[in-house]
Amino acid sequence: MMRVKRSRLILALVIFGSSFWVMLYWNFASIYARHRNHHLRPRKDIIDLALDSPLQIDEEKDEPYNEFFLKRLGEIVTEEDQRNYDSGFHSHAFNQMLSDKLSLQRPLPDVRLQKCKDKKYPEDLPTASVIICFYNEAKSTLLRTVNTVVERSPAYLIHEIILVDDYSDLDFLKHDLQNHMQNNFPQVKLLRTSERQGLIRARMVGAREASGEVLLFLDSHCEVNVGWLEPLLFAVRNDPHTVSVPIIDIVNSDTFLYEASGLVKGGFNWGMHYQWDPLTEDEMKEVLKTAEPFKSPTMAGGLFAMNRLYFQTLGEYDSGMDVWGGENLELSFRIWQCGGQLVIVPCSRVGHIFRKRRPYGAPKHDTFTRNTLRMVHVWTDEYKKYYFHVNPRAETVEYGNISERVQLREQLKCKSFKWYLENVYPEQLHKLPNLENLRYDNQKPEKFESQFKTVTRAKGLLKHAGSGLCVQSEKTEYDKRALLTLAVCNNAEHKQVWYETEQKDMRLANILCMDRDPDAGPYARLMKCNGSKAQTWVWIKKNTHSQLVSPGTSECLVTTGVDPGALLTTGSCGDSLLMQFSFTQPFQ
Ligand code: LR7
Ligand code: MN
Repeated sequence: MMRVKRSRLILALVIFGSSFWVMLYWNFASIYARHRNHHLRPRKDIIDLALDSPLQIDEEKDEPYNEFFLKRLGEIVTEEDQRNYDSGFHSHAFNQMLSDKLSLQRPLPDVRLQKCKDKKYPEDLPTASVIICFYNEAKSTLLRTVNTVVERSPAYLIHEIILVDDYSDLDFLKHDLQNHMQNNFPQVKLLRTSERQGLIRARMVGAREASGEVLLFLDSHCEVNVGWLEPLLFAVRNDPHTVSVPIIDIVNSDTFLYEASGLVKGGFNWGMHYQWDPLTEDEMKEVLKTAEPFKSPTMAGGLFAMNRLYFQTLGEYDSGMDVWGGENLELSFRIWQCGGQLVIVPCSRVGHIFRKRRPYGAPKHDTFTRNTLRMVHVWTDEYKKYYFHVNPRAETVEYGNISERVQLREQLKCKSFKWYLENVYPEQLHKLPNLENLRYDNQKPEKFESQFKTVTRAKGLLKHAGSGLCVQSEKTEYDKRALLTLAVCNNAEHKQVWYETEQKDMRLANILCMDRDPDAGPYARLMKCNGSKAQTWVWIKKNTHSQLVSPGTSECLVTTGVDPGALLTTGSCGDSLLMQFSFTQPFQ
């Protein structure tokens, strides 16, 4: 009896159990299938190569692009996909293959603060000339920039859209763009420079052609988001000396996901690189409460609105600057020092494709340093010594004639850089690099005859204080494994003789350079000399010895041990004897 009952119970459990699993499976499978189908369904609005037919999407009905969907769309299935993907990255440093599949006006998540959605702006805002310069931009990203501007702005506020083709050589841009624009975007004026000018002079070309009240600059791979325009124009209308910048959201260069950026402001470090800085607690509270524009010491450079006449009277840009870099800090300092102000407008959101490298070259070498030097010499007064402290190599780089810009500063009666730091960017004033004990401070190196001629400043053994051993490399020919190690000091060893040059690199046997690129691996090594930050070394005196500092990262050369064979690397500077050296000169 008991037995029968128990077996029935088991049977019932088995039946119930298995049907439970079957149902569960069935349920999940159908949910998954629905999900899958939904996202795989060829959707005309998105899959269409939107390039030939600017698409209208009903943003209300269309669900925003999510990660899953973009992943599917960007999937690499065939070898041809792979080739497409690679060549897109090669030419543009972003996923062009995926970009080409996205519509020109895909729905974007509305990432504004809630407060922004309730704000109302007056109707009599100034009109904008939107200026977009490009050099070999991908067709889909360029057209998406234009299309989002057209679709997400009240038409009466767009006086015109000026595209400046900076002498691109891609076929579509050279031959078909004009027609395409005439047929699809009648409000677009297309200009072309007669030779490659670089983005700074190309912007000046666009600005001189413009006739709207406000200039609104954008990069050529942006997607403006809902409600982006009005708050930018409103900030400028209230005060023509205010320059307004949107929050720059991130369009991921690989996945094309749209990611909201945080509430941050623009700053710079003493290498004169732009950086994002956090808001102070009070500033943050205020922004969250009001969603009003907040002051920013600098701007990233690509996206901003500025009264056109003010742009002119403030001196446009420095036309001596080439291709890329430096103009953003130059304009930021100029605005603040000459009586204007720069604000970030939290209710205006524009997506920008952030890339890991610039896919185009420059006719001239390192335009960033040259442009920055022009800016530093015109605007930063005695504070330029901090720039040279961090970037000693720049002292010998040629930067052309700046007299017109110096004159402009006088004409406009601009304030000092000290005033700027004290009043606009006090945070940075508290973070001045320590120049004390710097071996090269105030000591101008003799001029180089050419960039490639190297002048030796000192020659000798690099003796490690922690061990009494010397720094050497097993190999003095170029080799990826030419790591640096400690060894018993030996005057006669070719591979221990370092040459310190005027260019502030350390060469072994006068051929290869000490290199420390943290991205390339954990240890210091020898590399072909290339003038990069990773190969710049500055001595800083420490007690009886000295530290060898890499100004690019502010880290010190350090050993991983005290025995022969111990490897060298870099780390945060401190008091340890492991990071102290002397440069002995046995050959004198
Ligand atoms: O020779 C050129 N001619 C051009 O017309 C080289 C470039 N360009 C165009 C180019 O097609 C693009 O539309 O100029 C625009 C900017 O070039 P990018 O996109 O290669 O520059 P970026 O986004 O890496 O760099 C930022 O810093 C630059 C410094 O010179 C400019 O100010 C860019 O406009 C600026 N971009 C932004 O501010 C967007 C946010 C990025 C950040 C931080
Ligand atoms: Mn850009």
